[in-house]
Amino acid sequence: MARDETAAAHFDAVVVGAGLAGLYMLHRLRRLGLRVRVYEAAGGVGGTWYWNRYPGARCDIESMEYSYSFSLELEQEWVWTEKYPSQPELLRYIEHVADRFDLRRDIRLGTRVAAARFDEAASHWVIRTEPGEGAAQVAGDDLGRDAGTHAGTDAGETVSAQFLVMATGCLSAVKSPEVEGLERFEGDCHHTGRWPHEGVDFTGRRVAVIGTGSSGIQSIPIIAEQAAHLTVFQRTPNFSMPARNVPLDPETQRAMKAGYPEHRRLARESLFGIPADFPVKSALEVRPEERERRYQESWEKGNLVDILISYTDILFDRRANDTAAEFIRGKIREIVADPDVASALSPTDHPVGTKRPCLDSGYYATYNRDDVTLVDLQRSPIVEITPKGIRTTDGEHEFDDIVLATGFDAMTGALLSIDIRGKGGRSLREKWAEGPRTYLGIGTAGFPNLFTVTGPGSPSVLSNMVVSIEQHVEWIADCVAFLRRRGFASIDATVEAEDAWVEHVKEMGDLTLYPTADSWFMGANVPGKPRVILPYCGGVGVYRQKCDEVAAKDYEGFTLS
Ligand code: FAD
Ligand code: N01
Repeated sequence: MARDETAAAHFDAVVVGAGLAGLYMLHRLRRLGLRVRVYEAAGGVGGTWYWNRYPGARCDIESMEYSYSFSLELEQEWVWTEKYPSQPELLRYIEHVADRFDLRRDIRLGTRVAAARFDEAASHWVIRTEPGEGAAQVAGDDLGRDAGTHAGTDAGETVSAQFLVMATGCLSAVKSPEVEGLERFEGDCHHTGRWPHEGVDFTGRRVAVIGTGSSGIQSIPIIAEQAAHLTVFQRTPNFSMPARNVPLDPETQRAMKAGYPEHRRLARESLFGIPADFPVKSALEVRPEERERRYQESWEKGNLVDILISYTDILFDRRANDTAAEFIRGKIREIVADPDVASALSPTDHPVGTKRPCLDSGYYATYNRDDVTLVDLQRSPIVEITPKGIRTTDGEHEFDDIVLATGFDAMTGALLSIDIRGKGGRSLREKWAEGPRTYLGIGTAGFPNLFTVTGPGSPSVLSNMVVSIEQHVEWIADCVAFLRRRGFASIDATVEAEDAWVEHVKEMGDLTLYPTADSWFMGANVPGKPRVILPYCGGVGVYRQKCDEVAAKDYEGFTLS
């Protein structure tokens, strides 16, 4: 293959991102004998678990499920300490994986991929990098921690690669609140998704948290314990259930490890990437007391999928959903002493499960503290951030610190922040102007040899992400092996296959209640973003089957050349 004149080096594959997806992709492609380079904007590996170091950051899928299954030794030898792993434990695990499989030597940290252009004549990608957000950490304090991983010395170069794999993350492009004056604030301001490595000590301080999604709900109880006073600015309340996190006892862990092969198989064939029995009854066909008992079971378990699969129609029928929603609202009324606060905390705008449900540790009870205030932005919206704090229509509130728990430009944000140009110089931003168009969430027509791990149009964020990541990585690696075996230089989704898939994703979404919520699943959290359902709602097992069928038919729906 011809080398691009301007490229400093040529690789068989470039992978963008060194989170759970990028690391495993590197490992698989290397096993095929490919020469691979990974670029990571951050100062270390870990992706989500590198960036999100806010107080209380933790996974809400059980540790023994939210872990790689590709290495039996890793799976058996790694010892988890808690049912729901904390951010530090997850980061330790991912760093261990990077070391164990000797991945660091092919990773360039502190290096952001800024642009990628498909060179049709050479049938390869030309990739331009620049210093990433973590470049300073690589050069400074993080160098020791990531010793062995190549630092961002290559920032600002151009390389070429036959394959380009975007492992850029669904929740990696942070979103600030669209309010005036943030830059004028004289105190400290931190986004949960870019938390300082040294931590933040809120002792004796007046703190504001904007946002009550999962990040806000996890951090609020812990910040409340430290701060002199905490004020929570809530635009829309969310449904949350108690996590009931516990240390993992050796016996539970041993039993799970003994049963891993079957457990992992069931996870791969399941709806959400977690083994669970499919419900058989409608919520509307059972007596209210029976329903109440069933919901109480979910509440006791601390398992967020459980209530969604308690009955067949929770995610499909508003009346069925209302029974579960009302159960949780009842719990909020029981826990929160002030009825006005309880009412403000009770979601009525969206069905339960149509925004990602939250798991918490003492969230609702936090509002019973004298040193915690809830500001309901539906009653008094934010007008501006001032040098001293936050002004709502009710007046100015002064703070020492503002925490932005305002989420992410999900699923498309990281991809579209890169200037990606396919055949004929067409940009991905232009192609996706009305919403993402993909075939299987893995490829997009007109952008040959470009793969997206857990891209829009795949189950991705509606699942245990590690299960979905492994499935995509393995599918992509198998595809690359097939192309090389058969002597093809490129693969590109056909427009027909893509159109049909986009339609199918929409149809599946329309069968559910997801489109009724103003959620990030629908792109509704970012002003101006097209409103389309981003993940595929058909379930992890069904989706995997479809991907396997496509591969078995020599990549049906793709053009190979
Ligand atoms: P990421 O971990 O996001 O990694 C992507 C990496 O790509 C990042 O490090 C980023 O810096 C890098 N990158 C992006 N663009 C560029 C570029 N242009 N150049 C170079 N580098 C780039 N999922 C679950 O299943 N269960 C959970 O409980 C759960 N909890 C979560 C909690 C939080 C706080 C968040 C934010 C997400 C959570 N998720 C959870 C989703 C989580 O993102 C995935 O589970 C998983 O970690 C994604 O891995 P990834 O490698 O695909 O992406
Ligand atoms: O972000 P979010 P997140 N003014 O988008 C509010 C995963 N995750 O970081 O709903 C005022 O959910 C916004 O209000 P509204 C998980 O997949 C998992 O919390 O748009 N408020 C909302 O309340 C999750 O879904 C865990 O009205 C503004 C909040 O900010 C995903 O990451 C932990 C605003 C954003 O909530 C994202 O979660 C953390 C504005 N201008 C994250 N803009 C686990 O527990 C936004 N908001 C595993």
